[in-house]
Amino acid sequence: MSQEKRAGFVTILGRPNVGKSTLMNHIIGMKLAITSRKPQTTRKRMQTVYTSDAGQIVFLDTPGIHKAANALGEYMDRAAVKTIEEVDAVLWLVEPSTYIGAGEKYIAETLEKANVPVILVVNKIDTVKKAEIPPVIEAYKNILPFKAIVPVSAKHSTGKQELLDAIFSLLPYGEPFYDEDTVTDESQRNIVSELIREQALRNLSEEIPHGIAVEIESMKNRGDIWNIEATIYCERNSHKGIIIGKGGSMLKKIGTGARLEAEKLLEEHVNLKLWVKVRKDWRNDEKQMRMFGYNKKDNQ
Ligand SMILES: Nc1nc2c(ncn2[C@@H]2O[C@H](COP(=O)(O)OP(=O)(O)OP(=O)(O)O)[C@@H](O)[C@H]2O)c(=O)[nH]1
Ligand SMILES: [Mg+2]
Repeated sequence: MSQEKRAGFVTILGRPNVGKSTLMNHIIGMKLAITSRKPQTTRKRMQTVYTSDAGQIVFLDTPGIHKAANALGEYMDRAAVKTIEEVDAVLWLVEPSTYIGAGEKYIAETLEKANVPVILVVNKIDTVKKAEIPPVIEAYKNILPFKAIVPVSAKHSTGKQELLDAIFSLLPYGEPFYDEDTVTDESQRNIVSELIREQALRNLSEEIPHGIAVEIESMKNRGDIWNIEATIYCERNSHKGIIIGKGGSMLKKIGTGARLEAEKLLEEHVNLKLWVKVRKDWRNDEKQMRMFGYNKKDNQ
């Protein structure tokens, strides 16, 4: 009976690199959000939908909350914090460590002020010994009145059902917001541009991928093949050379990786053409940021 079903919005918050996007993909059962070992992978919030017999959870994956070094960083922090006002519950993801630093304290204070139900999710428990988990819970349990504390491993499928049960118990009874086949409202075009950025993050070192933006120039389906053309923008001429690589080798690597991921997403063959261009210091230029889809107004 629909009376017994629950439905609501849940944001996934935390410092960069704690596994927010990995966890969301894992719950939805599809690779929708990009992930990487580098912090600040996610730049915009992404909405995905999980539906089961218990009801529906609309998840918001958010950028990691960090000390912003430029206008893009400020946009990212705002994109995360703003979601708190819009949801029924928050999942606060942390590393399995007893060290609670300034970043965690800032998040705790922000959540306390918002007065929203919070579930603490201790992720990456596959990286520590079992005996190391209770001290982590002990270290965190008094800093906020958590509704639940759930240890999980987003990578190894541990704790998923317990987490889902904890979330549903906090959601109001009600009808689902989306039909049961919906997994996201993000366009295929946006996801493909993110898949290209993901390969840049995974294959390039240091600061270079943080200054990259991707624009899809065209995306056309011809029978059973997608022809996609995209431009990778970077901040400096020297970066452009590195992205292209010797004889085009790096661009080829990025393109092949992105094509394979896009084929999984679109379930058809993909023909991907990439270009590289320079947009100097775009991460501090709000007009250029807007052109890449990072519009301050989204987070107001
Ligand atoms: N061992 C292990 N690694 C994990 C787990 N969850 C995520 N990771 C890894 O942690 C890294 C960061 O994961 P992301 O999902 O991109 O982290 P994020 O919190 O979304 O990061 P930002 O978008 O930068 O804020 C990736 O290399 C993941 O494979 C886990 O449960 N166990
Ligand atoms: Mg992420």
